[in-house]
Amino acid sequence: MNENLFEVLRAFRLDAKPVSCEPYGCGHINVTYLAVTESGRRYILQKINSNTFRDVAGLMENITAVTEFLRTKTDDPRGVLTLVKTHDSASYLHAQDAYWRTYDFVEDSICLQLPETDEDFYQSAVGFGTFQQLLTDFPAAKLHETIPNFHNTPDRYRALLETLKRDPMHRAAQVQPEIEFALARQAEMATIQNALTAGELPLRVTHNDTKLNNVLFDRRTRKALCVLDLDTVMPGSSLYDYGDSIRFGAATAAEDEKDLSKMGINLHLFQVYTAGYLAACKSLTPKELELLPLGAKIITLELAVRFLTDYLDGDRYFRVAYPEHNLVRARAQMKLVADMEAHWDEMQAIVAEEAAKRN
Ligand code: ADP
Ligand code: GN1
Ligand code: MG
Repeated sequence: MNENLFEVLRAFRLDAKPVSCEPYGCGHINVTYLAVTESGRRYILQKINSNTFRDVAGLMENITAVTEFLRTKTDDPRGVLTLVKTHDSASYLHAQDAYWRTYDFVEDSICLQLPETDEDFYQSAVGFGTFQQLLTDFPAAKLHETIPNFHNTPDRYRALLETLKRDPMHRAAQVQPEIEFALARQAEMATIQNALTAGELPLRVTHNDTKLNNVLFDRRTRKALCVLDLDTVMPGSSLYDYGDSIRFGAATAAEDEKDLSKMGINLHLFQVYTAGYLAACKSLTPKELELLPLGAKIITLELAVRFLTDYLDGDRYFRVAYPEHNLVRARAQMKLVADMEAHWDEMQAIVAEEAAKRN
């Protein structure tokens, strides 16, 4: 095992001496390792991306507060992430010019990159919907904003235009169709942000990164077990949480599919997720229900804009596996938006039908 990682692990209150520590999972932001100790007990060690998260102390205060709050609402110890403290009783460690944290490994769980069955996707909706519902009365004032303007779509457009102007990698000429696609939708993309500002939509405590691989399933029952990746829990809109799950899980192809003909919205999965989310999150207002399809569309285009901006900027934010990766991702997201537009009436009808079942 890498001696530096061993050194880091020794600072945490593990049950025994660590014997291995290997890269783990498929996240784009933090660096995640699976550590095992002499007793066979497993932990997740993460190097926190402090370039993305500037206020690590604030972020860790958020995670501590949210996990403690959720722990009072569930009986299953595996139902909430458990931070392992350092020997100094801190929730994270600053060492080797980096920030580190450790969680208990959630045992007997599975993490999916794509749903294998409808029921998997339904369960992820129940997981994230329950998370939203349980946080309805969380004291939002306690939370730090870990990434300011994270889902402020107009601000993401501003960043795109600013990067386009600088064009540091001389890539702008290559992406004109994508720029046009984004700009043609700029006004509509501000709808949710404007409604939040006007008070027409409630500002809630939300997860803000509700990809399928941020929820764990119980290996035995295959039911939603534990919501992960709490770095972006902060005030936001439920529409983005719902929408991001649709973007990722109700798409017919992976987020970085190169063959655009494969990318589209799977309306059946859209209906499945909607049913699960509405069943678990009873506190949604009529306005939130009305705008759910728009949540899916806006978050998808917002991410396309972020991928495109990062491509223009030289891939400084999202980890890439090859040079054009962010452009491929942006194109795939735009194709998904186009397909949602082609099926807009059906998406609205599905949401209306599921919402009506609640009455
Ligand atoms: P990132 O922000 O980089 O996406 P995550 O916190 O989502 O990092 O972790 C990456 C992956 O590691 C998850 O998708 C999951 O597979 C796995 N993982 C993270 N925490 C745990 C845990 N406590 N128990 C089991 N698996 C975990
Ligand atoms: C990042 O951390 P991860 O891989 O779960 C990103 C999300 C994007 C997602 C796209 C903090 O999520 O906003 O939707 O990639 N997280 C952050 O895959 O920027
Ligand atoms: Mg993640």
